[in-house]
Amino acid sequence: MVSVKNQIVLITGASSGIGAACAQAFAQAGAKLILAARRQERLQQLAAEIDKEFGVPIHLLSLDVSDRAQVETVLQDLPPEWSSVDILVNNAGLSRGLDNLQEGNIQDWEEMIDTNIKGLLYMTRFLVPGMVERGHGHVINIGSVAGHQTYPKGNVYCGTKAAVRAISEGLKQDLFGTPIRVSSVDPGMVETEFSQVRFHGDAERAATVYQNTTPLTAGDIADVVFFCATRPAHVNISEVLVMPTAQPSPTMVHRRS
Ligand code: NDP
Ligand code: 8X3
Repeated sequence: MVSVKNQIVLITGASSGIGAACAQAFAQAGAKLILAARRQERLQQLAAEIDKEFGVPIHLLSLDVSDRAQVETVLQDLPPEWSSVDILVNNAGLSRGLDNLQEGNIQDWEEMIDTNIKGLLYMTRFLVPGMVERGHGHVINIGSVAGHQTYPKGNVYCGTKAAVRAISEGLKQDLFGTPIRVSSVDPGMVETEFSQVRFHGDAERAATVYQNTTPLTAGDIADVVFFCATRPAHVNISEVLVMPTAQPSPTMVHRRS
């Protein structure tokens, strides 16, 4: 295992779920954290917890990854001691709605495309050149099983995650000859705020997604992200599909009766 101590790890969508769990995992190993999201109070709360437990340096960014101008400005304005990002975890993302495509909400589609695809691209475009210049870096994208298999009514969300998968593959090819690594960590069902966001705040409907089954936890995915980041420099974990034991495919979830 290679140490990430004192490496600068930028995590998007760190205010909740998988992103917050990744922050905890890297902090435990002594990394310096740049935590980005729109909800600053949530980031401040997480930073206070991490500071108390691990005492690592943390820099918070108020950032909407879907806003290209904002991404550019915020990243350009990083203080010099934070600007050499070693590991970028492109985690910010969401699903909105679960509808037949022909009845879909176009605003939902745009939010998913702008966040899951364009946001990930903006972050990558602005940070990877520095990695190449320094000859050191790792991009870890959070994809999904939805990028491997489309499920009914998943249409646009699945499309965005299929795009993440293709972009991860393409980025690795375009970085040919450089030591920069690219990984895609692709989970099945993880219990986070994901379903509440998908169902526009309908907590009752969101809860049914995880009812009487054992989904993955955000910590399970952070373990895998951390594993990818701590392999020796010559090892690139390209893609990891991580499913709950109770979910052999997106449409099959075993529920206890
Ligand atoms: P959560 O809803 O718990 O967390 C999503 C995070 O993304 C939040 O921190 C949110 O922060 C951030 N985010 C959303 N939109 C933006 C934006 N425009 N700019 C910046 N940050 C944004 O869900 P998860 O932790 O489950 O999701 C994390 C990733 O994992 C997503 O890419 C998701 O698609 C993927 N995934 C999730 C699975 C699951 O079953 N939960 C399975 C497979 C993949 P804020 O609102 O504060 O900006
Ligand atoms: C999240 C997993 O199956 O809800 O990407 O699309 S799923």
